[in-house]
Amino acid sequence: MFEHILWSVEGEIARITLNRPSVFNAMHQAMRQELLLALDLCRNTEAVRAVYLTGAGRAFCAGQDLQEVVDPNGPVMHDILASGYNPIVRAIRQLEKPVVCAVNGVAAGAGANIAFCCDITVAAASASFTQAFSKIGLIPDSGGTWTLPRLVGLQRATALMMLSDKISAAEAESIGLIWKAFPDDRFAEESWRIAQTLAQMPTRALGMTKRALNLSFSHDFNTQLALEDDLQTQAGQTHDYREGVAAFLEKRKPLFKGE
Ligand code: T3D
Repeated sequence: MFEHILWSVEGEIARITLNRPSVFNAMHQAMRQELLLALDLCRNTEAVRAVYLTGAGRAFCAGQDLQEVVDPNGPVMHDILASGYNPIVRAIRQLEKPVVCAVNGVAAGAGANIAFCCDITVAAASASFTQAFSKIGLIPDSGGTWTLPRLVGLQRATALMMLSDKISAAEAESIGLIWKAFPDDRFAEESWRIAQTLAQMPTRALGMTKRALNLSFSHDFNTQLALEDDLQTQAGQTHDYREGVAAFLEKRKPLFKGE
């Protein structure tokens, strides 16, 4: 079904692997369209309760394929964003299922900002991050100018974007750009374990948590309290809420169905 990414559903987890390792999984138009399609499949496949996004080979993703931008027959800048990166990061933020990004190697440019917009982003200790854009005369895209100041504050976001220094996974963890860095030999197992945990949790409540977090940035406090009231009322009507309370009272492990 796909040529530039790998897609599989393992239990209740959709695994998406960016798969152009010879160019560090740099993205061209066909790959962007495949990633969008895969995210759409995640949304429409009820059995999928968590998504695991990673890269093949030594890199997570080097961002835009720079060969494509010098191709006279390639897409123009506006289309690269408007029908590529923007819909991708929008689809990740709007997907009401948790997305774990497992950064296995370097993440640069749009590749880094796609990683930062996922719900829980973890990295192998040997991975690194660079905004990269300023080094080629561009501004950060793929939501970076929105996401980074919210993750790390204005000073750090500005320095990361203007200087484009490459920072280690440990530093990314220490400033809150990512959730955790794991030693390389435990990275695959530990990152997958997070997806497995999330896939067994109350999916609808997690989805509504994500919706509330998304909206929190444009709401005032009272509007957000009203939203929480509305979403909590919905969560309180789910199977998983009834199961969670029953399991607690019966002193057993809950069996959530994502319903
Ligand atoms: O029109 C628009 O551009 C709008 C969209 C913008 C979105 C963006 O993402 S802009 C930012 C684009 N990305 C970059 O500028 C990053 C470019 N790459 C790098 O800076 C470095 O490659 C890395 C820091 C990612 C990794 O460095 P290193 O030394 O570990 O690896 P390398 O040797 O540079 O790269 C390995 C191979 O991947 C190499 O191929 P080769 O020589 O072995 O045949 C290299 O050319 C290729 N590669 C890496 N990045 C890209 C790429 N090929 C095409 N496009 C790339 N972005």
